[in-house]
Amino acid sequence: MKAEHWKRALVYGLGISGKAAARLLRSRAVEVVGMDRRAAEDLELGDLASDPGVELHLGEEPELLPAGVDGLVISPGVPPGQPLLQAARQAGLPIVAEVELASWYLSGPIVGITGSNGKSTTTALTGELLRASGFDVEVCGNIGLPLSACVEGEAGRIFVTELSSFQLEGIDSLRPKAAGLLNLAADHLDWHGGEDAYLAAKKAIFRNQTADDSAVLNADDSRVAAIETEAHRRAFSRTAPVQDGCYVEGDIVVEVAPGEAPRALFSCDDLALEGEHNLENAMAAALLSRAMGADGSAFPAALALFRGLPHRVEQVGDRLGVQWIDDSKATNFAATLRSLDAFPDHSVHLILGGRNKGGDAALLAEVAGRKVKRIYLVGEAAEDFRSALAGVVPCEMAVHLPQAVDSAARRAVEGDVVLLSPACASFDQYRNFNERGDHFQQLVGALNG
Ligand code: UMA
Ligand code: ADP
Repeated sequence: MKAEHWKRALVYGLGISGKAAARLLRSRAVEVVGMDRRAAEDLELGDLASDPGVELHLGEEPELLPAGVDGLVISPGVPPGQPLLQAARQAGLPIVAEVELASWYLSGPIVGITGSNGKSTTTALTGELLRASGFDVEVCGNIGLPLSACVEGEAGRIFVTELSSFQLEGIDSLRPKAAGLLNLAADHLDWHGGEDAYLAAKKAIFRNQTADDSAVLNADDSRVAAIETEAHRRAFSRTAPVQDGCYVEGDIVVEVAPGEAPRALFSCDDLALEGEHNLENAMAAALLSRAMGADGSAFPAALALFRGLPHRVEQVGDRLGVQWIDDSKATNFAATLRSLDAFPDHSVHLILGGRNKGGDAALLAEVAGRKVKRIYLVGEAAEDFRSALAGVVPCEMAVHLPQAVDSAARRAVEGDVVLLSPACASFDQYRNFNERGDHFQQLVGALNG
């Protein structure tokens, strides 16, 4: 059953995706029951608050299923074990993710991008490559603009959509024309309840694809490379040739396909972004764009223009020879390890911590021992991380960002780097990683003043 047959839908969670889903349903004349544990004054509901077709239950975690609803639309942040969802399952009601709802109404194809790290960068890059190749695109999804908010508009746009594991867990018929899986590392294990469920959610991006669609896979990540799919499979590799896809030869990224002559797609030097991980992101973006019909001629110039997104290894200060770097978006250990790799040995003052998503801090020990001078621990995870890392690198319990910045500013000397790369979610102290990164940048700015 699709929402066009629904008369009344429950929207669980009224953050940015829930509100966009509610508005989409209302535009299709579906009545909405909106539920959220937060109170109205924290939700900025706007037009939804005065719409007679919207019934609101706010201020506490909803548990009871209201009568007469035909289906539920859930926000990505609502964990699958919530009592209300269990009640809905028992009642046999369909439960779908906000992105699934949106996909029912789209007038153009979806390019879906997932992975443990690099999703937002690859999503933005794919948008740039397609735009530079003459396509009309929306860049949306987990990157910060709900797919439901992009439904209205010109037909034929390409919806370049970042898909998180939370969103993929709730898809049913969503079918990307081209789908990319960048890598798999431990992340969100607390939310999914373990690695198997997390991997299953990530693989769901390929579930509805057919041989007419493309699947772009990282050949250098053994768990990604082992995935089976019905779709036309294209691989990218930094380290070895592939049969169908692209790989690096010298400084050139070469595209190959069975029965076709190899062709140069772009040079590694074209990329404005630093780091091997960003070369992987660029290769994935290039294959996804090729799958949508881009001829590739505009890629080198578009890659040279793309300077990256905020809060991803972003240089935010250079003071007395000390570089200050905001990598607030590094919310798991794999991302933090990649960032550390980019800096000289024994140069980094690392600000680490927040809400741990189930990762093991001991994973950092080897690289931290080589790269890091001192760790400043913040947030909920501080005590646990101290136990795991104290013998390896000097660790200081800073607890909050201002203390960490203040202490690092006093200790760092010329040639050092102060890196906020927390390996944790921000939700214990901030609304999201953007707010955490903005706060860091403000504190660094105040040092310069
Ligand atoms: N809520 C409840 N009960 C619950 C859980 C949440 O009532 O048990 C309510 C909250 O009070 C809140 C709403 O549900 O009002 C929260 O919704 P949400 O957390 O799903 O947040 P949105 O504002 O809708 O933002 C979501 C994504 N958030 C999450 O996945 C946690 C945003 O990704 C995304 O940009 C946005 O949709 C648009 O698609 C953020 C994120 O941290 C950036 N994503 C994770 C990541 O990248 O690692 C997956
Ligand atoms: P995501 O949206 O998956 O969180 P982002 O593109 O926002 O990914 O990047 C977040 C952080 O992850 C970056 O600052 C960087 O430290 C790391 N990162 C980016 N791309 C990759 C990649 N391909 N592999 C591993 N780590 C990466």
